[in-house]
Order: sequence, then structure tokens, then C-alpha cells
Amino acid sequence: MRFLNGSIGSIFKQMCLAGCVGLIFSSVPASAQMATGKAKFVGNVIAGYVPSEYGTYWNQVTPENGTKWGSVEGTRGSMNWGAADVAYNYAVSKGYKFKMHTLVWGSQEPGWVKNLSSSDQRVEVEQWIKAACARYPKSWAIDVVNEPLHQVPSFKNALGGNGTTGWDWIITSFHLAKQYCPNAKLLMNEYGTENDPSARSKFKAIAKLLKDRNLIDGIGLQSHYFNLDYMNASQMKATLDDYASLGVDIYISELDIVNGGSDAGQLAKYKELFPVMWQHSSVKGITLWGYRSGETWKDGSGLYSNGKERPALTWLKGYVATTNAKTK
Ligand code: 9MR
Repeated sequence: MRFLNGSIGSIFKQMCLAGCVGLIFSSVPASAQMATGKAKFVGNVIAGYVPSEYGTYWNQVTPENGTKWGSVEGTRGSMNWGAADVAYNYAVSKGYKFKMHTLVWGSQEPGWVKNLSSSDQRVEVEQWIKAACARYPKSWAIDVVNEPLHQVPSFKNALGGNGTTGWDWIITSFHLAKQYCPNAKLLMNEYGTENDPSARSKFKAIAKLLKDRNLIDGIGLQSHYFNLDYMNASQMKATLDDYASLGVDIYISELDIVNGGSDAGQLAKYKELFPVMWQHSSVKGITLWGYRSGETWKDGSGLYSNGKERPALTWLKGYVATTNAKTK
């Protein structure tokens, strides 16, 4: 304890006495990301800035909002890449995987798109995809289409509408992504299928259409609290097994857990469900949807509060660092 010389040191000694060592080792983040050296990543979102402790936990980056069309091109023809650049440049500089989220999504399209003619919509969506791919060429993956079962874009018909397959607009979106982002993994992302077999079979049917055309690399299961809080380990395993039959990669793409809001409730659900994902051979990586309390889209899902880890985060980093993920 030679570094604790002088008055600051003696105040510190008086304040912490017996709990001191435990405090130091439990609240100071480890120096490497929890999944360093593991076969799978554990990532998180970046919103407008990179929190100072981000790189001590996570090794994959998804911009929370920065690569949504509505965020980038709120005004037609005027591109705001600011938040996306922050996330991308950080990820590339650290060697972390960067995922674009998302190219085609009904919920976050620019307001001006819906009033255009179909042919203008087609031109605009292609320009958007081309521009995003050109700007972020080192993207590891892209959520090409987000939430197809829930949020259909206003420009669906400009991309082929239902067509003969029922989902031609999705197929066209993937063709465009493949054309302009040939090096990225192409993913389709969805929520609410985790414990809903009928939604799952619809989502699988779309994925199969894409797979038959060699257009898709994986699916993202958002895995939000409103599903996972109410699931147990065997249900989660059954869902992952069901999706594994598709033969494409599975990503847990937006994980968050509240489970009543207490530290104990959140910890228990992480302990119950996270190992099922980590140990499933078809799951290739896991991304959490925020971690700083007060900055997550869902109150109570945070894992890091006022500079301290909540118990679920302490458990999670220990579990990941000491458990090899199953890949086969
Ligand atoms: O966390 C995001 C929030 O800040 C945005 O206001 C919202 C609308 O763009 O999107 C949230 O993220 C969503 C994600 O992009 C898609 N799946 C559901 C997420 C939570 O709503």
C-alpha cells in the first residue's frame, strides 16, 4: 500500500478499513474485455460517445441509433454521420467487430420518405445503402432488415412489395446490401420471437427464403427484457435449438434484463439465461443493449450504476472470462 502515502492515503485507510481490498477488486473493471480470447464476443451499444470504461468490458460495437437511416438523413440529401463515426472509428481503432444497425426498418426511416413516389423511394433507399456501405467498409456485419414482422417500411412496395414469395421487399433489401457491402455478414434482426412459436416460424420462413438465395449469414434475436424476464433456461434452449435448424449463425443482438428491477432479480435471470446462450454452438456472439444505468433505453436494465458494477455485471464478466463458449 505504498501508493497510499500522505493525507489522502490516511483518509482512504480510515474510510475503508476492512472492506478496502474487496472494494478495490470488485469495483475497478478488469483491464481486458470480458470475452478477450474467447470464441464469441460480448458487445454493447455506443450512443453519442464512448464511455471511459467501455473497453474494459465489451469487444463488439453496435451504434445504438447512429446508423439508422432516420438518424443519418433526417433531412433529405443532408447526411449526419456524427454518432456513427464515433462508434465506427472507436471499434476499428480497437479491432472490435462493428455492426451497422440498420439499413431497412419501418420504425426509423426518415419522415420525408413516405411522401415520395415509389420510383423516388427506390432511388433514395439504394443511395442510402450505398452511402452507408461506402462510409463504413470495415463493418463486420449489418442488420440489413430490422423487425420485418413488426415494422414494415413505408417504401416496401418500392422494393418489390410482397411479390411472389410474400417477402420480396426483404429479398431486394438483401440483394442491395450484398451489392454494396460485399464484405459484411448480412443479418436479419427481430424481437418478440423468443417465446412465441408462431412468430418464430414466420421469421424462420423469411430466413429460409434468404438462405435459399445465398443472401443471409445470420439472424439476430434481440432478446429484450419483455421476453427474457419471463423465460426460463429450457425455453431459451428450445428457442435456440429451433433456430439452429436453419443452419445460419445466431446472434443475441440486443440483450437486456430487468426482472423486477432489483439487483438480485437481474442477477438471477442473467445466471439462468446467459449460460444457455454462451453454451449454444449456433450462437456466435452476444450484444447487450446498453449497460450504464440512466443511459439505457429501458430503465432498470442497466448493469453499471454511478461508476459501480451491479451484481449481474460482476457475475457476467467473471462467467465469460472463465468459461469457454461452446462452438460445436
Ligand atoms: O435504444 C434505442 C432508442 O434510443 C431509440 O429511441 C429507439 C428508436 O430508434 O431505438 C432503440 O433501439 C431499438 C433498436 O434499434 C431496435 N430494437 C428495439 C430497440 C429498443 O427499442
